[in-house]
Amino acid sequence: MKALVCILLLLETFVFVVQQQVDGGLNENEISQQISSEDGRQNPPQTDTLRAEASTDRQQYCDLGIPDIHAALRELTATVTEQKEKNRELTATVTEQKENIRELTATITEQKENIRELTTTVTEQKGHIRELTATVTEQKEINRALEMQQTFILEELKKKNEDREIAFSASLMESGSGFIGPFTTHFTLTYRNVFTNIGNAYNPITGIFTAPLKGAYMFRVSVFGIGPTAASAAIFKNGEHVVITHDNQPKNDLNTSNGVVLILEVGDVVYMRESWNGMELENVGDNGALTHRRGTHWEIGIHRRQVDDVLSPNINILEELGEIKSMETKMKSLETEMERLRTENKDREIAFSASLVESGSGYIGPFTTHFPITYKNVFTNTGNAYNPITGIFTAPLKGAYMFRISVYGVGGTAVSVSIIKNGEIVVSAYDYQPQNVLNSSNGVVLILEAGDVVYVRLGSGRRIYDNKSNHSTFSGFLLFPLR
Ligand SMILES: *[C@@H]1O[C@H](CO)[C@@H](O)[C@H](O)[C@H]1NC(C)=O
Ligand SMILES: *[C@@H]1O[C@H](CO)[C@@H](O)[C@H](O)[C@H]1NC(C)=O
Ligand SMILES: *[C@@H]1O[C@H](CO)[C@@H](O)[C@H](O)[C@H]1NC(C)=O
Ligand SMILES: CC(=O)N[C@H]1CO[C@H](CO)[C@@H](O)[C@@H]1O
Repeated sequence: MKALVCILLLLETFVFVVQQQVDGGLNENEISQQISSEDGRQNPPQTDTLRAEASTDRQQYCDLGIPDIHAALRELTATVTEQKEKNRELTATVTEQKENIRELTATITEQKENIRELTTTVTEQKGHIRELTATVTEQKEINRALEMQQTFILEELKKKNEDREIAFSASLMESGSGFIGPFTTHFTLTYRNVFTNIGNAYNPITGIFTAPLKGAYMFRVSVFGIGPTAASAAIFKNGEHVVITHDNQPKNDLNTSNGVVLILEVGDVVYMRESWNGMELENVGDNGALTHRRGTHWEIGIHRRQVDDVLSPNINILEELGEIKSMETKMKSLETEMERLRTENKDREIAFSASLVESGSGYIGPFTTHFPITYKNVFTNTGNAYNPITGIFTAPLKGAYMFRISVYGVGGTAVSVSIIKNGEIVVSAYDYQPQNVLNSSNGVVLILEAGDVVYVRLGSGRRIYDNKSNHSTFSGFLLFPLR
């Protein structure tokens, strides 16, 4: 009981001291003094009696149980001071933390702003990517379509150049001489001496030409015979008689020619039939073929791909760009090839035609030797391969060429001219009548190397005539180049 009272007293005193401290802010010494003076007060001026008693009692009890209240108080004071210090430190820390929080808040605000900017940029970039994706896809589609188109054109050009390489030229007999016919029926002629047979459309065993593709074909036939049996031959297409060539003289040589341009379907057949009777060798049938491919309509279809998710585009732009680049390279090489083919097509623009005299009229010959003829009146000379001064045609490139001659004369002296290739006689046109006009013609398809020369030679002792009517002519053109 005494100890409890003592502790209560102590507590009261402590409360008082703390009160003092809070109220007046006393320092440690003042507190000590306060306590001392309080202790020393024997007769406090106006304390109530209870307190006075307690004070007196405490003097006795505390002296009994608690050794040194002053020491305890001092310790308490130290603790309080320490707490105060701690509080101060805590306050400082809090202030510091507050400052940190303020800084953090500022940083966060800043970061927010950055994020907002970044978001804008990303949105913008998304737009760019969307545009790029669309462009790349479109470009690729265009390139693909262009490539297809170019490949198609190229194939067409190649086909045009290769498929059209159809030409043949043949004369009746491989060796010797003789007649074919007369027979009591029509008889299919087989021209066995093949000069040219590019594309192998002509069969020298059967004498039948089979069209390998649809196109316009030109056929010509020249026949020769000796009177009094008439010479007559017709061009047949699929069993139908198309054109006929016929000559009939009681005596002398017979010669005649004819030709036709036919539109043939694939597999159509064309052949010659002796339709009357009596034929001798030296007869030459020739044909030059020109083909037209069907016109083709080509549409470019461009499908724009839907691009849904731009940030993960369904195409790899870099990969696509690489592909576009390789496509462009490919197209460039296609263009080069097309250019080459175009040039080749342009190079093949070789054709000439000329008649004998530029003005007036007159004969050439007869001479005691063969004599090269110069056709001076030039109608056409595309490519300038024909020289009207020398009368010589020089092949500018390797290819299949077709040549034709027509001769004219006046009775009494025979006309005879030949097409000469590099000094060798190839085909001839001949006519003889004691009176009246003479005329004959012939032609041939020849494979020439670049630099090969072709000209027309007048036979020795023969004579050729021309005037402004342009009866005697020499013509030639490139059918197609060969590699
Ligand atoms: C060619 O000769 C034949 C037969 O003599 C004659 O009928 C024809 O009219 C001549 N042609 C020309 C263009 O003179
Ligand atoms: C050319 O000669 C032939 C045959 O003599 C004749 O029929 C024709 O009228 C002549 N032409 C000209 C333009 O003189
Ligand atoms: C013969 O050729 C010349 C020159 O090209 C031409 O002026 C003339 O009209 C031609 N003659 C005939 C009958 O066509
Ligand atoms: C077209 C034609 O028949 N021309 C001549 C061929 O040769 C004979 C015989 O010399 C002439 O009479 C023809 O006019």
